[in-house]
Amino acid sequence: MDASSHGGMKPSAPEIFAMALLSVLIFAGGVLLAYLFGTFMMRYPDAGGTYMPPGMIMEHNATTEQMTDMQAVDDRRIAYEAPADAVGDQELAPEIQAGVKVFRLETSIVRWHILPNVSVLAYAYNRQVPGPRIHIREGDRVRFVVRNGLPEPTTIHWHGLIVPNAMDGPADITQKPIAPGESFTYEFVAKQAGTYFYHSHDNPDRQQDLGLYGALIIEPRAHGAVYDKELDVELGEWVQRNGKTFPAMPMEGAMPNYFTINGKSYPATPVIHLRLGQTLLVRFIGTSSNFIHPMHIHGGPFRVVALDGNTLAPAQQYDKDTILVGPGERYDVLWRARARGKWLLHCHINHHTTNDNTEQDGAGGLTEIIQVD
Ligand SMILES: [Cu+2]
Repeated sequence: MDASSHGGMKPSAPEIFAMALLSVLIFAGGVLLAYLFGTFMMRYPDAGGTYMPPGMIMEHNATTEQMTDMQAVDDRRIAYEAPADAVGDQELAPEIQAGVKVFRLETSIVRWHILPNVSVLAYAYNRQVPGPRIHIREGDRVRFVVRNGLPEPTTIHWHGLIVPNAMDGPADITQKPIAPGESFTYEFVAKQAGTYFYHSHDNPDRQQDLGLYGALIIEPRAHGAVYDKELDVELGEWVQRNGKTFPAMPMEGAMPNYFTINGKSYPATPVIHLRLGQTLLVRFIGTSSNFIHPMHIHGGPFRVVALDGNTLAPAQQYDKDTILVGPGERYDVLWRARARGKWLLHCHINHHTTNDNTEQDGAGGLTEIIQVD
């Protein structure tokens, strides 16, 4: 091979530059395409290619069941797009059938706005988060006809209530879970009074997290307390990332980035209006299934008058300004409007008063304003 032909193969400087430029452009184009159309979230092919929480630690030998509980809510199965101003905890009127109060509950997947510009995909009772407020009287015979519109089985547990075992709700323990599209009827007599709640007891680590809970208030008022207004405070957490909703869990990748009172994050939580000297009954309900919240009210101490629906005699009542509301717990407290102004009710884990790590209008998440005029 002679020197001249070999020399003819040698690229010139402009040729090297052109090739380098072309390589850079192709590489940049690939990155751009991946950025625009690709997904960097983990997917789990055996569970229908559903999305797993980003940052979750996935072991090579994880089972399908471990995966399915944590997967994103299936956005192909939305039954209802709730308007941004829809509110949960709406009192549900019963039908009366031969002296029995009959309530109809239906589970389904809904798009739910926790803030005007932030929505989650929730598991909802009667298309609201929290589910409807059931308000009955001690001694009532009640019947709950539950239809399951979810893509997975479900059940309901009546938290804290004395009920026949077959009506208690734990899936695969006291009953066959209610299959998608099927119904089940619960019936019992409300023997107690006070603040209770109901929630899913089939994979509650997933289903309760995603919104399947609601207040169950039984008159007569547990403590005979005198008050002017009452407020349910049902606590919840959400993982909302990249447009997907995952159940919040105390583990890597599943830690919540949004927090809600009655299905709304501050500043979308409603302002509670009181007049000077009036008393507010706050029913703190530990509807969250994985997190404890030290709930605090500004403006001086409140009086704890009932624990888990059980009335405290006057001598047992006590004053606090912060109370740890753990999963399943209820605290009925009386707060008196001692002075005019805006008084905060909020969680004292300060990260729980942010929305996706940011404050908005001075707070976020588990915050509600009590306005005293
Ligand atoms: Cu908290």
